[in-house]
Amino acid sequence: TTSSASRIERVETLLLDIPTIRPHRLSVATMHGQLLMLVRVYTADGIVGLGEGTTIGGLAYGPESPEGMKLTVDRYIAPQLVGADSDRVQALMDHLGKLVKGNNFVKCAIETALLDARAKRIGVPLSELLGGRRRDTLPVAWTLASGDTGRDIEEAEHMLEMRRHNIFKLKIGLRTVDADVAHVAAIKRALGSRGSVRVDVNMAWSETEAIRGMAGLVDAGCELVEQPVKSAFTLARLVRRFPIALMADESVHGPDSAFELARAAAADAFTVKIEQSGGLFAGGQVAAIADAAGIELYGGTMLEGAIGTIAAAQLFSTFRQLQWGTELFGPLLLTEEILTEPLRYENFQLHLPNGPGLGIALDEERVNSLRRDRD
Ligand code: MUC
Ligand code: MG
Repeated sequence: TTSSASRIERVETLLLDIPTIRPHRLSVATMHGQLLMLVRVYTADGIVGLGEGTTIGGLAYGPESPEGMKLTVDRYIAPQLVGADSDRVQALMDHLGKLVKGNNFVKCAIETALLDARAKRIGVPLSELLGGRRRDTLPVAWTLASGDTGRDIEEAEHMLEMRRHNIFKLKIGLRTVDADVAHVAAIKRALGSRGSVRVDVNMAWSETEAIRGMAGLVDAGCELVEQPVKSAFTLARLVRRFPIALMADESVHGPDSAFELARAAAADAFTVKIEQSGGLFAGGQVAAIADAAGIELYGGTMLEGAIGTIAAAQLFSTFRQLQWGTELFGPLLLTEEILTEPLRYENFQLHLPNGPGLGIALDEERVNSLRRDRD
């Protein structure tokens, strides 16, 4: 233990329930709301580090749920952190790694909170602890997933009009391949050159469906297909078979898997997700492997709220290349604002804050009113 200013005094977790602005339909789940697990790390000198653990559709997308993450922090992680030196982020994360296997989403939430505290203490934006910022704004795709083609087109038109998004990701894989391809073609036809269209199948297709689907998507004017199938072997057989970029998402869960995918030349692009990677440093390592292998990058999301979203933005701002932009629109899918000053989305870009750490402040009253676990 340490008696210094950076000593961790307390770790707090809370669950926030926030409705979505409309149902969000993916092949794995239909979301009506989002459940955010917030972590706060309090240090002796009064600095509070923020982190977030969030996923999609409970346990439908991945192996960790926000409720489970809260339990893991409260029961297994917080007791290890109290009394420790919050400035030794990497050493602390190594220590936790020995006690907690897997649990990438939890580790990301904790590492984010520690890095936020560390950067606040030094007085620099978090990006400066991650290698240094290369850009102050990030392109942000919007996901059209209302489940209705006409409504999706209206939504895209609205986003173009507001100059908020001109890259559109369509969630497919629930209907037949032919119906999905027709849906994509109708949206691309309506948008023309004003908006680009890509799809995410979230592993719903078999290999034969993917072959038929990817051929159809090429003709529909779709530029990229994300994780059409589950298996990395199948991805490797599909890659470069059609003139459409193939991106791995669910198959990328940290540096080890990124290395295996790169070795097998199984994708043209990686989605980097900070939670799926196991934290910000691990996400940076995924990006470094992609760079070395000539694999393109996309800044992904687990539809996190403002904390996870800006943490990811701080990392993506440091990437050498970010060919496919980002999809850091999570907070815009939620009905409630939890920051004193909302994130700035303007001119098709997310503008990064310049303050120390994550560069955001929570609206405490609003946060309190959304707590699932309040007494
Ligand atoms: C995913 O699989 O990429 C990202 C955008 C969205 O709507 O859902 C996600 C998850
Ligand atoms: Mg995806």
